[in-house]
Amino acid sequence: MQFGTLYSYWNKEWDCNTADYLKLIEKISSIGFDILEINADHVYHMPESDLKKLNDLRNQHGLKFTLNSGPSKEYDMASDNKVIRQQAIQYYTKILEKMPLLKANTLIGAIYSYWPCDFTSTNKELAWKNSIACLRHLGQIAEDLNITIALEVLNRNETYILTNCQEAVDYCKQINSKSVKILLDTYHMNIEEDSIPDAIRYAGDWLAHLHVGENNRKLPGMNNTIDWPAVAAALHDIGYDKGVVMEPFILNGGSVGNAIRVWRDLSNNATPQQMDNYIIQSLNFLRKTFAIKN
Ligand SMILES: [Mn+2]
Repeated sequence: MQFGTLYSYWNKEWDCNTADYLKLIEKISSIGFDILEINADHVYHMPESDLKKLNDLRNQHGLKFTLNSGPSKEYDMASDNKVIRQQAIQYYTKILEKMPLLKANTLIGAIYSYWPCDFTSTNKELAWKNSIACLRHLGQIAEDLNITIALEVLNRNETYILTNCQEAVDYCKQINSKSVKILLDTYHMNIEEDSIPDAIRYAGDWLAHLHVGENNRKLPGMNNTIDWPAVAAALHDIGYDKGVVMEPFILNGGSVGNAIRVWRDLSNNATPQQMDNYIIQSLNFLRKTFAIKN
């Protein structure tokens, strides 16, 4: 398994320019991560010359990038508006085509629709039909580029389309592309699944990426609301050898705090040094816990 973090841990805003990413690559590498999960929309907008700078520094440090997408409503594949679905296909085609410049081969997120959902439309049958057709098309492009798209299963407060592992597997079977698989996130599973380890076992080879976080999105190991040894055992049972990426959100305020609904400080008013210590400890915790076959 390779361990990573989402880029936004230290920041209250989603924005991250090229210079910020270059600093993050240095920092993430020095902490000992294998993966830096970056924002797919930033890649979409970034000129190729900047992508090359990111890739050069990534390569120097032996780091991998994964791309995280929380698409806006204008790129909603589940929309009943054909123009919006076409925009979504064009948007993701451009992202997929830029990924080889970063040597990135995993695109993840709620790319079957938009995020966070505003629930103005909840026609699930129609949403499945519309988004499955788009993902069949994108799956072919991803396959040609040797990229895996991992669809994130979310909790009921963020989507109505894929809310547990079983329906995500059913959905992927209908897409029927070896490049379109699923992402499970312990934070969402903790709300929706009867058993997190059983959901992981059910996913089996469909599991292409894993997000890890505690019940309130604190860093793994920070409060142990998730049974981490049981998660580790399930991952070993399915022979999981892909990305394990934390998505910690412990700072309130800003566009990040608002989108994630962090309405109080969860960091214990951490200094920048303490923020570093938390993530170093969490990475050590994950490496130790996930190395053991229970
Ligand atoms: Mn997630």
